Amino acid sequence: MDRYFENIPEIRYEGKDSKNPFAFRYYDKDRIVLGKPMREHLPFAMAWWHNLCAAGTDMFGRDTADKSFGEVPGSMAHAKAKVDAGFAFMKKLGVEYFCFHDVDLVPEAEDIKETNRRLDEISDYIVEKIRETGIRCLWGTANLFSNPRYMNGAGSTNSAEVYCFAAAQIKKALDLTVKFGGRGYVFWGGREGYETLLNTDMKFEQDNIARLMKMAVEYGRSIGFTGDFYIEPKPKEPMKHQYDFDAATAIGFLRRYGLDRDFKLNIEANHATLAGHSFQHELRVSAMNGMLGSIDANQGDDLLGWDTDEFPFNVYESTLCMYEVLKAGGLTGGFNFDAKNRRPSNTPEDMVYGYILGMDTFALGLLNAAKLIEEGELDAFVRNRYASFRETDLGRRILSGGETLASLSAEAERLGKPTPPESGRAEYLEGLLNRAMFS
Ligand code: XLS
Ligand code: NI
Ligand code: NI
Repeated sequence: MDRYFENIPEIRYEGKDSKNPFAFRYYDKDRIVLGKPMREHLPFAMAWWHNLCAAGTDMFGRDTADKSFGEVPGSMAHAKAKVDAGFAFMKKLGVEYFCFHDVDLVPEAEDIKETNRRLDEISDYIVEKIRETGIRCLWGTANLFSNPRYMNGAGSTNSAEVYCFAAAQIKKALDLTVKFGGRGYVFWGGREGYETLLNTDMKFEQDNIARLMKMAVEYGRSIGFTGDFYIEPKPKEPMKHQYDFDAATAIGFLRRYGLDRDFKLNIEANHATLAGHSFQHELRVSAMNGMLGSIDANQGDDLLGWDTDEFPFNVYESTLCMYEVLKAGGLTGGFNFDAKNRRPSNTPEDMVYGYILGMDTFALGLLNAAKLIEEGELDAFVRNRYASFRETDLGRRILSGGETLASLSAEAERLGKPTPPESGRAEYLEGLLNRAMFS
């Protein structure tokens, strides 16, 4: 196993003044923050697909990085080398979880029986590594978007046979997730949407997606999966419109089909911005509905309109993210770096730098958010802002549900005009955020 990343030392915390590129400056795993060690606040996960599979191919050019790990890509020997390299990588960084798609683990065969056999073989090997290292699975998923059979969707396909293959892949991916002791199972509906409504029965497609999710819940529970199912919302890309557009849309869908007891959301930062929201907005919507489950920790680019999946370095974003997470009482999942190196960052060192960057960014975010919570000024401000509902007779009557439009109209006439509203103090509060970040 140590054949991989040999030249890279184990990454340790050295503090903010360290000039060592292979050290954490903020992520200090055992440091206690708000009564809990950092590593428990921040269950970090490695994304198998970006880290071990993707090698820089884009729409205009081929691979720039070598992810062969010394074996011939497309072989089972290569699949095993990826396991060795992946576990060596996670050990070096102290990353305790991984996330995977079925087809990240083995090359897909023409016949699904052979693919499943390969998955059995590789998963036995992964289980050995899990036992050896204590590294665990955060969540698993089935890739229902790459194979050409899914060009018209998976759960939303027009073909009953394709639907059947989607079900088969989900079953297998659930088996693997349970075999790896995974905490969660993700549905990201990459092809669940449409290119044109002229050929689409939207209601039919959504009913069918829900049916597939119900089958997944039934099967998962029957094989002892006790974790959460997650929907990962994304508004578009690859489809023009995707049904799990954003957190609010996904929650509405889950409630409509009675799936909300088994499902929560996996919120990805870059998907939030594609939907025209902030990361914090998506987290808040999920949390206030009791549905904040897990996070795909990455970052988009303000100048580019697609899922650039950058390693997160924006500390304002990670601070506001951690503020939401702490206030929600933590995650049932964790922080999966659904992130990739920029195409010209093509060495093994760059893979390590990406994770150091991401882990330090979230550690800093955690420290800042804890400061904001301990100072308590934001909380107090928000509480106070709605005081008229709690501290006046009129407000209390409204909240108790006893008022009507007619009674309130009579009250308005009695008042003549309301007391002028108070300042929202945005700039002052933004200053408090800066103070927590930089003092
Ligand atoms: C793609 C998604 C995908 C999911 C897992 O945009 O982020 O990587 O996280 O299928
Ligand atoms: Ni993702
Ligand atoms: Ni994404």
